[in-house]
Amino acid sequence: MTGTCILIGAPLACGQRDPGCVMGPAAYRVAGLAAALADLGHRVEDRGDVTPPPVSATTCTNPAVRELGATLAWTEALAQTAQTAMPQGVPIFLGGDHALSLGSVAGVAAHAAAVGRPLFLLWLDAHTDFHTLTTTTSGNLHGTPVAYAAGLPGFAPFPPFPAPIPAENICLFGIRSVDPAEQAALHAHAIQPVDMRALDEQGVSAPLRAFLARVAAAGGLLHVSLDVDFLDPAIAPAVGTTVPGGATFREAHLVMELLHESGLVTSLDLVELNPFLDEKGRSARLMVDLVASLMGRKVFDRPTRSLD
Ligand code: B3U
Ligand code: MN
Ligand code: MN
Repeated sequence: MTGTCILIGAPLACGQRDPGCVMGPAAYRVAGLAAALADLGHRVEDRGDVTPPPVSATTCTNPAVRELGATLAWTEALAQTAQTAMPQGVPIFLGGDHALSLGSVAGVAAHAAAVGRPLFLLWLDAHTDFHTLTTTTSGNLHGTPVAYAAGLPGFAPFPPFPAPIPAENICLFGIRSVDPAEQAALHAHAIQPVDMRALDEQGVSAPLRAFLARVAAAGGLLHVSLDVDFLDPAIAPAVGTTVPGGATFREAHLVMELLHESGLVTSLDLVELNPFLDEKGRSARLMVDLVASLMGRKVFDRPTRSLD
């Protein structure tokens, strides 16, 4: 199935300490994302970059938190942009660090609530990003969007998350770095990540098919958030927080192909690409190829298997 892909540049780097992520949207464009999608028959609308919104001085109770005002401003701007784009096609957010998902997922959730459909979240990441403003010790807010989307307390002065996503609709996939406070919060919230141990034992196909079958059965919308550090650093070095033992080239493409086959993905974030750390553009090109797989590029047309 083809449709409209809406590219939205979100050049923010306020969620962590390295400014290189501001070059992410430009790198995706240079690596040919729009052409790759157009080749697959999609209509592509590049809306350019969201302009950094005006920042007001803001504080919270945890003095470790960094760039609160800037992150809050981006969150509000991106939530608005996401909600507007949702009825018009599949928005693809070109990050920017993972703090962008505080806004993109909030806007998508507001849309899902407005159309009366449940929202599911697939988080492809080495990290669970399950800190609140209270628990983060690094102060890097790219480590918080899943907890925000799950409706955890501890996010003042952020606006309350529009329609918190129930724990059973959240799938954290590829996980291999979890802080103690995140571990405790995940247990309390009954979220069991699909960690690398699970993927070693079961492969990517079975756990992903099981999640997608639940999305399909519920008639849900599916937001996918792809962090470059989901991938093994050997194939995707352009990220500030590499963690060894990530998804291989084949595993990552299989995830994307299964997502395409499901026909369920309604919005996508591409986050944490830091082109300054790349090797001759290979991480940016890999990310573009993965998006192409997700949007329908395949080696060979095969009959699809049902999800159950
Ligand atoms: N959990 C750690 C590390 C981290 C989270 N997300 C990334 N790194 N990319 C933290 O700082 O919150
Ligand atoms: Mn992340
Ligand atoms: Mn990560």
